[in-house]
Amino acid sequence: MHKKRIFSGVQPTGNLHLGNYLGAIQNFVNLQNKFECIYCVVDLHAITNRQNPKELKSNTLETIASFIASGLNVEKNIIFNQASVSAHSELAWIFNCVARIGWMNRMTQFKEKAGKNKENASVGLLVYPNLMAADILIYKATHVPVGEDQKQHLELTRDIAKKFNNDFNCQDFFPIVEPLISNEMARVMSLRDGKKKMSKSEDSDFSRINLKDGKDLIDQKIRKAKTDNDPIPEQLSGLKNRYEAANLISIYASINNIEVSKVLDEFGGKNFSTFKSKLSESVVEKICPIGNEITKLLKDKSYLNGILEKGAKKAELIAKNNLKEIYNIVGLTKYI
Ligand code: AQP
Repeated sequence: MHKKRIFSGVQPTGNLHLGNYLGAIQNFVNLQNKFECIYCVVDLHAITNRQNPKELKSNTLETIASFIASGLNVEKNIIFNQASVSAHSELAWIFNCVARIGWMNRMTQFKEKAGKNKENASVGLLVYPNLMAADILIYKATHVPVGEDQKQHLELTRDIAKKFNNDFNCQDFFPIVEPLISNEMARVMSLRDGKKKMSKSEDSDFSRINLKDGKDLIDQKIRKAKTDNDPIPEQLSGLKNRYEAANLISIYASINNIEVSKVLDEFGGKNFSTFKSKLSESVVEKICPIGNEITKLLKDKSYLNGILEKGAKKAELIAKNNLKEIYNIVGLTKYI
């Protein structure tokens, strides 16, 4: 039996958005009072696509600031960046040798991110899920709060853990992790296309609400968000195949912590302009205080760097101990 321990990560690839918040970070905050939690800025994942080094450093601090501004307690949780704890990369190499190429080729995120030019994608992008498995298993974490887009990678983490435990005849050494995916907002969709997920790397800034967006910009983005010509339905079944409408209604439900059916009770039969102004109000009320806090925190870089340093030391202690055991199991000798 493994002690319940939470691990999750966020890439420092730009402004965090409402999808990151409702799909993942809000869940991180809820879990912090119940379990031991480790939250990581996964900068090594970020470089699987080309990053500007200067921007990567400032995005790392901004991601930490976003964690804290969203309500993560820096004393209670271990908060650090991935590159500071080299055991992640060391275990990832071992997992590169455990996982099979066929497993990597099936990953939909690789297919989506590599696009048509697969041959030109970095090798890192292909083996990204092995590093993600290492991030989690180096701490023997048991539960991982993520958005639904990461579910396939977590299934792969389970497969890697099972194969390692089997190959090296050490049953139950690595836990078989459980995803914690929020039911309502597992996948927040783009404001421009209800079939695509909201994402930092999408070209149009109007496709997402960033945590640092101000009131006027949020109002404008929601006003311009794509919908259809029909009024809001009164029944859940009326949202079928209406991807943009369903997305906006789910966002409203999630922010106000109510069921989608309750939103339909309130707005069913009304047109979208009335609903959109209420949605704007709710988003502004939730997001703007976080954005203001991020801006405030970013003024004190040494405070943020101090948190990363302290977190890395705590993470390193757990990771190093586990890595020692793993090297021993695999038959690797580490002299220092
Ligand atoms: N649209 C989303 N809806 C729900 N959850 C989401 N997450 C991301 N987008 C949505 C969740 O946020 C956590 C951190 O994600 P990430 O930044 O590490 O990487 P990502 O999933 O690739 O997010 P982006 O915004 O799409 O980044 P880019 O554009 O850089 O690739 C994860 O738990 C994720 O599930």
